[in-house]
Amino acid sequence: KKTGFIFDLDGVIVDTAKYHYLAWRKLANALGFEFTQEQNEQFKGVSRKRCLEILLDIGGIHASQEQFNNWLIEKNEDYLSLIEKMDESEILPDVQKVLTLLKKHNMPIALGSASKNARPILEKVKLMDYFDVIVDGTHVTKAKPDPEVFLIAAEQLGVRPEDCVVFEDAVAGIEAANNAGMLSIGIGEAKVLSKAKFVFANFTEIDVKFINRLMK
Ligand code: G16
Ligand code: MG
Repeated sequence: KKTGFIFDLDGVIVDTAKYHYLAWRKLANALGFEFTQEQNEQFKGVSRKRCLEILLDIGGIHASQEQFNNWLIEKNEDYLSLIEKMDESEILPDVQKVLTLLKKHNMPIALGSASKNARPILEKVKLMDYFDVIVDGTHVTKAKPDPEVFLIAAEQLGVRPEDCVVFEDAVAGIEAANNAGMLSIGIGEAKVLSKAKFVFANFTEIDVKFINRLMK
């Protein structure tokens, strides 16, 4: 019986959160209102559709279904052009060190992301080979904090949820991990991720001893 290691993508493996923010801000500005980095916090880990609903709420804008869908497409096209040139240099510090250590010990590794762009991003930064299982926004129907994405990942890894560890940067993601009965590890600010079992600013703060203790 092994520990399953599940990684969120945006904000944990790569800092695409900044690109999502830029694309949403561009749309907000085009619609005539501001969108701050602070407001962007609630977009982390949340589906594209839900993000737009929140954005339009902030701007006090009502949209027809057709307009809504057009804005979704517009935002994603802007996001895609921002991530087009991404490469290995955008992998967050020490992520590869941890992945390599887990691989060396034959630990099952999964990606659990809300993003529909997860696969192309992993390909761009050349991390595909580390993951035994990829569960992303194209597979899930219920967004974080619903545990669905992580439960599917555990099932595909063949590991029981209670034997899984989740690395997450979003409040909704930590809640999803907790709701799945998994050990939640926050990557970011302890103040923001107060519901996580452990919190580290980034992977450079996690030592080999800590990872070793998680491995079964
Ligand atoms: C990510 C981001 C969210 C984004 C969502 C959907 O989730 O954190 O901000 O809205 O994916 O992304 P896309 O528009 O690419 O489908 P995660 O779970 O990887 O942090
Ligand atoms: Mg995230």
